[in-house]
Amino acid sequence: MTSYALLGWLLLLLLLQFSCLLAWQDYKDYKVFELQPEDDDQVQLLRQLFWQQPHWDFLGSRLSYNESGYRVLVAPNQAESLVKQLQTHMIEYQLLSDDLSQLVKAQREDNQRNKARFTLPFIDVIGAFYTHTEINEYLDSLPQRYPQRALVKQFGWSYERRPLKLLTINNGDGRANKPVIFIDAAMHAREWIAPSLALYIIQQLLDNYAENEQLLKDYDWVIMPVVNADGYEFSHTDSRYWRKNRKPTWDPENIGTDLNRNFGYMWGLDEGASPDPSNETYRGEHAFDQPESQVVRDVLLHYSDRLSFYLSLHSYGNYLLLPWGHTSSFPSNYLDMMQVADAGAMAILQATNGIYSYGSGYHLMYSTSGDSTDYAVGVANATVAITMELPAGGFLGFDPWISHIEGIVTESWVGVRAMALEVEKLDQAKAKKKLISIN
Ligand code: 0X9
Ligand code: ZN
Repeated sequence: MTSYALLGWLLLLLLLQFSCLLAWQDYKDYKVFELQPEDDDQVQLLRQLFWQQPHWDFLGSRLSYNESGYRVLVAPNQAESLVKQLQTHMIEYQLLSDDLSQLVKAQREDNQRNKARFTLPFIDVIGAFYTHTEINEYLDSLPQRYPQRALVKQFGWSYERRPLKLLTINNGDGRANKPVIFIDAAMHAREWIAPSLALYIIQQLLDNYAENEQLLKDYDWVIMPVVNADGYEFSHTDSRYWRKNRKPTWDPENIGTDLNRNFGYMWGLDEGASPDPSNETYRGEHAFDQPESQVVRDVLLHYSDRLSFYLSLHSYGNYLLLPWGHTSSFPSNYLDMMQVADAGAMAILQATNGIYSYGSGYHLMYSTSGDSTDYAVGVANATVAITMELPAGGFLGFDPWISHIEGIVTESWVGVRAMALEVEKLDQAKAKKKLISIN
């Protein structure tokens, strides 16, 4: 090689490294505070502050999973103003991390190391977190392995032109148009444990069929492991704690819409979503103005004449949240849904002592306008719709260590399985009633 060519290579390498540095938000000097509100007044105050301060990431704005307080993530230049506000309002706080980059880097390296052990399309669901591209490659390999039972469908594209795919699984008995159980995950980018569970469910239904035969006897399962493909990819490549999608907004300073505030049922109410693009719950300019929520809408409507159960996987908090999110009142089939949630929560309690709370999202967590489960029940005729907030993990709740994936997904599967069986029971009871009334 001539010395010019060598120089060229070196320059290229340098450039590549530089562009990586530019892309990767390493969270250098980002701070994590834990706030300890003393009473309800202080909690309300914090919620208000959160609403007014889009640059403080309250990571879901609930009392955090360890019940010792709220965790807040702020950029280095925001720390001073946060501390000032807390002192003014006499809210107790503690600095948990002065530089989040160490953790982000360690977890990223851990993940790369673990992933290297398998070659695509084979994946180790409980051994690593996979990107959208990798998950698609895995999905695409399944119909070859299970020609009678697995089918990949593409329902559309993300804003950045990633193919949005889902997998339908059946038992191969040739019976068409069975009732459907539809599960989606990663509507919010940073909630990585949700796609892991979706993949684990796929493996249970395909690879572990013998144990789960009953679940597919009268139902087809439709599973979409990554809804927010661009945001999810961005959380792998650029910014670990990204929540929204990646479509630009009218405000050049702010990218992304909260897909779970963009659905067209009771969209745009004053409470429960934000009209401000800098907010983490930005609802978009119109209902369904985002390609990824359009795809979920299309799936829900496609199956709306036989949608027995819609389950949307999120993290974190150990909740089974039922509609409505937009109002304090309840949908007409609320008690049926409670019965299903109860079955899931009890199965988990029995299996691992894991504790889930269940009830309406509005009452249990906070109000939401334009979320997907409200749409599923309000428009797409879903008999049961549940948002499952998986357990917290790691340092900020969204970032479980790889060694914890197995525990979380196996526990959650117990709950999902029990809920599916309860849905089946409900459907059977309804069919029986119908038969009696006809005779
Ligand atoms: O805010 C959301 O979209 C969901 N929580 S998350 O932390 N994963 O972002 C909850 C949506 C469920 N509906 C209601 N809470 N009303
Ligand atoms: Zn979420």
